[in-house]
Amino acid sequence: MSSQIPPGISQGLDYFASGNDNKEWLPLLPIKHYTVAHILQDDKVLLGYKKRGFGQGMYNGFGGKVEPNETPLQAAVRELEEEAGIKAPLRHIGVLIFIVAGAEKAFHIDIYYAEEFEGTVMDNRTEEMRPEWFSLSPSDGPGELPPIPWDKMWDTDRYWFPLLRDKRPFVGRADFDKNESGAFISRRWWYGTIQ
Ligand code: 8OG
Repeated sequence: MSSQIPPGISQGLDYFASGNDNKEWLPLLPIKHYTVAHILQDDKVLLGYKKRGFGQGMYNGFGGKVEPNETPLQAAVRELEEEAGIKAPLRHIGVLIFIVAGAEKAFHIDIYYAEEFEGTVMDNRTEEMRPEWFSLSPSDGPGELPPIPWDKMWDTDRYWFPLLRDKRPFVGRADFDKNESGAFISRRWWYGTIQ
């Protein structure tokens, strides 16, 4: 464990989790703004299976790039509507700085959640995402819902998901290397809660 807050994220955080503390952080890069939004309801979370593009074949919250004419919150609401077909009063819960070796930009990802939404979650209608509910409960969870598919998510999400589930505001950084076949390998990560 390293209580030392990494470069590139805000100070004044309480250590929560970290890994590969002996590796060097990647050099900082200019940032680009992204969003990820989750619906948390009755001990379950709504994620989307990414059918194309960056992160293809993985589950994530709903989100994408913040366009020049919008705030991160507006982008998060728009992306949730485009990818899941629902409107939700999103609340900000975290910031993740995500850096990939060799990339030109760092991702500054604002993370949101809502406990209610309007509309009906789309089934498999868009070419981008297929929404699916998962159990947040540590046991088998409510009903027949499957547990969160950690092996099909960004490797370091499992460390901050407990904070999202408990609605504890957090900030973190996750650096990734790319192997010969282009797969992302987690290099070093650090998450802290806001004091
Ligand atoms: O527009 P596009 O879907 O390509 O945007 C990429 C999305 O992936 C964007 O919402 C930000 C998100 N993302 C990363 N890295 C990570 C990560 O480590 N964890 C999670 N949950 N999301 C990530 O780029």
